[in-house]
Amino acid sequence: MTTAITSKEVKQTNLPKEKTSILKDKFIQVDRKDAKLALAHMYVAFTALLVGGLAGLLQVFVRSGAFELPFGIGYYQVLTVHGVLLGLILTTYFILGFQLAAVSRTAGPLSNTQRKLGWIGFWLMVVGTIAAATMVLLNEASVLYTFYAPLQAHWIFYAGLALVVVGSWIEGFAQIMRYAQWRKENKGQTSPLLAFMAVVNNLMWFVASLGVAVEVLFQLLPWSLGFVERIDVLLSRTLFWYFGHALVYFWLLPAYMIWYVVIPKVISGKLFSDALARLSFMLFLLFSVPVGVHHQLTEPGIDGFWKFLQVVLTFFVIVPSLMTAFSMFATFELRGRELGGKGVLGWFRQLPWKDSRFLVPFIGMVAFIPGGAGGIVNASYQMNQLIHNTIWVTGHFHLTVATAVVLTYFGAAFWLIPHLTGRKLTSKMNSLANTSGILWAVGMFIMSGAMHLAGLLGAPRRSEYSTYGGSEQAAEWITYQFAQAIGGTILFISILLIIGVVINLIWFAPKGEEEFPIAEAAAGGGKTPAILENFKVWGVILVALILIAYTFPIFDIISNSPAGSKGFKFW
Ligand code: HAS
Repeated sequence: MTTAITSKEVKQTNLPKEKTSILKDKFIQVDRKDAKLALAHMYVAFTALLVGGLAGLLQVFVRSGAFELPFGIGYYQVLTVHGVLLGLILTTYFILGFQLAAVSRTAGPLSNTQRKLGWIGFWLMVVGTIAAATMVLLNEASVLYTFYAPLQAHWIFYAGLALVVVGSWIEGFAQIMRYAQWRKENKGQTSPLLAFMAVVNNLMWFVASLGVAVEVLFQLLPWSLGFVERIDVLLSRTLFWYFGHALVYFWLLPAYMIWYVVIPKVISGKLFSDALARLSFMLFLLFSVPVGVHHQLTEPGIDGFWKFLQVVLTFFVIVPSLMTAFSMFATFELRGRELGGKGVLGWFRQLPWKDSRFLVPFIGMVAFIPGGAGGIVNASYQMNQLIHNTIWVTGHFHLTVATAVVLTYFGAAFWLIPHLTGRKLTSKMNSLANTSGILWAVGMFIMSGAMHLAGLLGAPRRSEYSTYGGSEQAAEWITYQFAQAIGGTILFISILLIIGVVINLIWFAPKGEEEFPIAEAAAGGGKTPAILENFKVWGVILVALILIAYTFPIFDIISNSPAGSKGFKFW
């Protein structure tokens, strides 16, 4: 591995500006010690992918009605393993590892204290993950990834998840410290875009996870320890969804970091506009949290007005995604035309279709078009009545998180892991990676398509076949459930290929240099307004929006609950 060249060292070369940027692009690597920490996250993330993917395969087989789980393993147990490992563990570890590498690459290596905090956070998360996983495997916590009351888990499961959250806060804090240090050392300058984006995502995570922290500490833990007999289920679900919808953007924003900053470089183009990218991230910070009630539109106990308000805010959170779509189309078209693409769509053919660093995330982007449209259907108050609690919703999140987001992560892992290990993505591995992306697209098209269709026919989500098998309606759904099993099998084959590529990149690929691609902004994009980095201003708006959207509903819930009428209580 070549020695990392810091920005200071690059400056000391006294080269003309154009040459300096070439030097930076080619040789700047994530600091070796930071690389080790980032890589540790990748080990956990891809182990979670393998085990969680296997649980997913069992899942679709069971739902087809043609397969029974052996050794007394329960349906909800497997569903919990699948959801927790893929929805919570794969994502959180990949995100924190990727963001750490991104901050180190763009703002400079972490100080010893910052790195130490990173390791402390990482190990806390590992201890928490092992504790929670043990309880799920012992069938003491078959409560799904949303761990809603009145399903109850062993207290060790909740404590384990709490450790994962606390660990992630410490890691996020270390990243923010590095960014703050950069700003102190470079007063008045616009910060590196990728580091800024990582900070926004961490801030959103802190604010959102307060909801789930309150739910776990004040409701679920005392209840599972037997200190209280009952808890207010509506309050617990409201606190969960205050966190839960921002959680989906915590997954999405790292994918957007890759779309905005990495993909333009991979196609040798430019970022369309630095200011637009920052504005879209700030809008996510504002609108990701005060929208959780759109998951509770069918629940009694929350007044219609507050549901309506949060539906309106949900439509605001669609805007930064539309801005992202616009920016990506512009980047692709500008680059395609630069390469000689003519006519309305001629630019499309010029894109580097054989490069897995581009193709795999691109498949994710395409999936996000129907995935996002499905989200708009979900958020539309009346249409939500039709699809809520049906397997349509499962189809929606397999297009969004399980395709758009994770395919982007995998596409990034194909250059990030060799960058961190000092190896090269060979053309053979590149082809395997492309094959895995195409298989994923085919498998997901079949599985998620069948889920959407069955959902429209009323097939429930989160239900064991034995509870409805044999009914008249089940006969209508069964073809779609078989289709899900076929799609799921193809997806599992794709997972095996991805794991094969990742193992190669960690231990067996030839030694060499793999670039961490960072795009420059296009020349016509203009200067980025300083207000976009003024966290105080955006913070005040964020707090105001949360107070407006949540104070009354929570006050209502507490004061109308039997216990609440006797005073402020969580149970
Ligand atoms: Fe969602 C339920 C509404 C986005 C995940 N969602 C879920 C659940 C999950 C989830 C996990 O309002 C289930 C939770 C549970 O277990 O109960 N969702 C939305 C809306 C959006 C949205 C309005 N969801 C996501 C994302 C997720 C995710 C992102 C994960 C990462 N969702 C809902 C609602 C529910 C819900 C309700 C509750 C349903 C119920 O009743 O239970 C929006 O953010 C979507 C905006 C997105 C777009 C798409 C923009 C497109 C882009 C791609 C451009 C492509 C390019 C490629 C450039 C408007 C950016 C070029 C292509 C060429 C062809 C050239």
